[in-house]
Amino acid sequence: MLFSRFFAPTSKDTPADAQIASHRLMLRAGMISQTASGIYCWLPLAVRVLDKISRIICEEQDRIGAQRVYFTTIQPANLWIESGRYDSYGKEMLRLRDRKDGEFLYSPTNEEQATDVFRQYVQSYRGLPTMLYQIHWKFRDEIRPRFGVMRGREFLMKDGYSFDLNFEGAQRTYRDVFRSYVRTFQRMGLTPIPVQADSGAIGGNMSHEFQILAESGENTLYYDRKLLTASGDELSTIFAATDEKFDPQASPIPEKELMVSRGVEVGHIFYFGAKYSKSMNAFVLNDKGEKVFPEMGSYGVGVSRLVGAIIEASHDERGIIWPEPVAPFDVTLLNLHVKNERCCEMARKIYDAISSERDVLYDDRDITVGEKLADADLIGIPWQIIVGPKNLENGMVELKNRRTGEVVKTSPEAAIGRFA
Ligand code: 5CA
Repeated sequence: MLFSRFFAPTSKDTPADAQIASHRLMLRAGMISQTASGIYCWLPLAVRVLDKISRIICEEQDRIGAQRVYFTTIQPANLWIESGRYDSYGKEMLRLRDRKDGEFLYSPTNEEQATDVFRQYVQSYRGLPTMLYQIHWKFRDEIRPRFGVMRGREFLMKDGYSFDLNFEGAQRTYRDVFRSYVRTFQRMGLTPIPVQADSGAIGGNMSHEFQILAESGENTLYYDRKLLTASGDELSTIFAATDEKFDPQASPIPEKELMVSRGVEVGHIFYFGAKYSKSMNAFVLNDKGEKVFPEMGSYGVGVSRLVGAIIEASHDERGIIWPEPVAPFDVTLLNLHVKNERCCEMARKIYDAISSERDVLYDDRDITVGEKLADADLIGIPWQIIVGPKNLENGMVELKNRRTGEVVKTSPEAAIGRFA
């Protein structure tokens, strides 16, 4: 991708109303454009990150046998009247009418619809267990949208819904998703902290939030230091709580090991038994021909929130530092002097050699060296290959690691070999 053709309107100005780093940096890097309170357009750089995050999520869902679908963003109110949530969901629900005056809503979540699809097609225990998920836009008319994409009104969520024949099956599925979420977040370069949670409006009797550490987080976390180094399965056995739930008197954490930090909730999983299958009369017949209401769970990841949360966890005063697995590009190639023929030739040669195998953003814009270096640090692509006239005289280019700041001079061939 040539930066001169790329729609990434970067800016030096610090946006006045952006209170946290990720919001400021996403605006300055030209990733998002606000269109109304809590509603953002996602520009090409940000879409690339959403796609990388979604890809990791899909791979990990696939591993536990979940299948991807698209439910709809517009749902008929009937489904929610059936489950009993149409009134109780309150003002966060955006309610709509079609031309025939039919009542609809913009999905804030899809438990009812998943249950409805299930009951239309599955009538026998042989169709269980099953788990469907989607990555789709949601709307919640949050009373206080804030912090950019962290608490938006329109946001992208991965939401999954599982159906099991009995409690044991549902517990197994819940544990599978739990482990899968740990892997999912770890693959994005994050350290997830699972905490037992209230299940709130989703309703039910078991629930975990997945938090990641960030100073700007809306939650206060109390957790055992061991969590920071625990492996997947251990994580579910080590104590962590948010402030509403933490009782210092009853805490099982030895005082020396107690950590207190701010956190952002990037995922939330729920087991709620037969709440929806019963209220919506979604039953199957078991092997004895008896009516059984499947045990359900729902499992959410804040996909668009993750973009902000990853930036909160990984940035410095100059800009974003993308973890490699979710970076919008693998490498950015900086041609410091686009009017210098040798620089252009060399940059072109490097670009052609690596762009077929890696995502490369080639900064071919005619701007100052200072602006170019500043934009590269702002956008935060993990590696920079810097082609400048002085180093070229000695047959060298520079390779910079955005995270460590380390710069090494190397031959162009070695730089190419590093990525191709
Ligand atoms: N149906 C369930 C799970 S599928 C559900 O809706 N869970 S949730 O309400 O906890 O949302 C799932 C995830 O979406 C949250 O963990 C959070 O990361 C993200 N999320 C929730 N509200 C917002 C919001 N207003 N802006 C951005 N992300 C949000």
